[in-house]
Amino acid sequence: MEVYFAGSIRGAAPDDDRYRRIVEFLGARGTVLTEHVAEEPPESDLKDSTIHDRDLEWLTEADGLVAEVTAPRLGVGYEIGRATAWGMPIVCLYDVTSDRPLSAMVRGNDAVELVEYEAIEEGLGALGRVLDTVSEG
Ligand code: 6K6
Repeated sequence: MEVYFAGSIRGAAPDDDRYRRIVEFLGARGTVLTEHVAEEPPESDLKDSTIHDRDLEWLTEADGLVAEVTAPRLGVGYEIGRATAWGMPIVCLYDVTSDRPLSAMVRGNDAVELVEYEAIEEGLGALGRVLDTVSEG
């Protein structure tokens, strides 16, 4: 299983290690094409057009998209939109203790399997159950 992990890079990212924990969790089940999203700081010497083209190519190769959407970001929303149009399995993780309400374009998207969590351990448990269901189907 190849998974594309999406999370905020240029905007507000969580001040804890939840992206790294999600990437480690996914990495135990398959290949994460975008481990760099959880790196601190992420690589940044590439041209934006190179990043865009490379990331979209990885997205087309992936078996599914897992996005952490608590920190709302244009890049992540764009990736969810493209994955939706391509009919890919999409799981979004959202921290309900956040004071930022989740976009209707995610919550209202039937193509998105939404995992709402209060603690990341709980979110990872729910993510695992969703991935089991997706891989069985
Ligand atoms: C690092 C610091 C500043 O710029 C960088 C390098 N930029 C990126 N590198 C890799 N992937 C990126 C980069 N910028 C956006 N992305 C993709 O968009 C990732 O796959 C993330 O899921 C998403 C983040 O979107 P924004 O809106 O936070 O940029």
